[in-house]
Amino acid sequence: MNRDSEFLLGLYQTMATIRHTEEMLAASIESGEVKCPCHLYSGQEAVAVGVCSALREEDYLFGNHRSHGHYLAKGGDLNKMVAEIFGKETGCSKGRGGSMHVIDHEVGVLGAVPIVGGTISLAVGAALSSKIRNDKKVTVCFFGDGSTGEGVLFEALNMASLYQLPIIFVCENNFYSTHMSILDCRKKDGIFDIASPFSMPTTQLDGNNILEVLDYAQDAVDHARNGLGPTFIEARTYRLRGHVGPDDNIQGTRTDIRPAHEILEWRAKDPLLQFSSYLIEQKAATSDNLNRIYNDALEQVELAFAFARTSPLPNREELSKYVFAI
Ligand SMILES: Cc1ncc(C[n+]2csc(CCOP(=O)(O)OP(=O)(O)O)c2C)c(N)n1
Ligand SMILES: [Mg+2]
Repeated sequence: MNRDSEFLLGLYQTMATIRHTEEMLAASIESGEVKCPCHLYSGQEAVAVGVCSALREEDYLFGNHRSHGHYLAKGGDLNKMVAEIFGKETGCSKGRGGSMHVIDHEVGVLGAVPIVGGTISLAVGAALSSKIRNDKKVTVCFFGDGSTGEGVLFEALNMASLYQLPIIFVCENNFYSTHMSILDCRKKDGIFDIASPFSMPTTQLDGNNILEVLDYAQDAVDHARNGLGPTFIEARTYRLRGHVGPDDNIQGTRTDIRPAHEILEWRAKDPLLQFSSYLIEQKAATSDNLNRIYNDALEQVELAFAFARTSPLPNREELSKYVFAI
């Protein structure tokens, strides 16, 4: 892959777009304008952008309840996503799904659902279809550390390994499942080990370092596309907001129970700050370049919010239009 400065700046732009979207959503939730529960992705941008930059448009992605970043990194339409969160007819799920159902088939984002572990088996199904059709597509499934408590993950790892499916399991270990620390529900906080018995490459990455994520993801994608089967990635990262909504705990008045010192330590490891320092050090960009990209991304996000605000709500009579009963 050609990693020229244009490519690297493109990664930064996508990370900035995700960050601005999430932070504007935080403000809109605070003001009461957005009523849909939102699990914000601020702080985890390097995982989604690193992995998705190794994919092709036609490859498949499955997300979870915290998927705004996955959707945007895979090339999902920003206007349609913000409109979806505003519950508007122009949303990517016609305003019926909200923040936890962001999908865009045109760019391979096949599903995101709030049920923890809920898309893992669907992702294995998609990868199986690619294997049967020999269409050379790769499937990526993003899930949190909380999914390691779900039996379906282990069944999925076994089946993917048994049939050598073209799939990459990406566990975003942000050390908490809602308000529970990982060490209250697992003996060790290292997760990559769980894939070892299933005979697939598995590793633990610094999920706040986009180039580390991209390098490993690229190898995993090549491995899958060449018919060599699945890979497991544990990307260690941290959400800068609370579990759901805009909490940041720093004021000490919120429901986020994570210690303030821990949040501050991770703020210092912010993936956007780390990447911008790297780009400047490597002379791939000046701080002026980066500021311009950051501000342009903000303008795009403001336009998307304006689009969402001025879009129509679904008609009351069409409430059950996309509801199927078998
Ligand atoms: C099967 C199931 N159990 C419980 C919940 C409630 N729940 C919603 S999000 C969440 C935590 C998920 O944590 P993790 O997978 O680590 O993702 P994170 O929120 O940290 O990104 C839980 C328990 C749920 N949605 N589905
Ligand atoms: Mg978690």
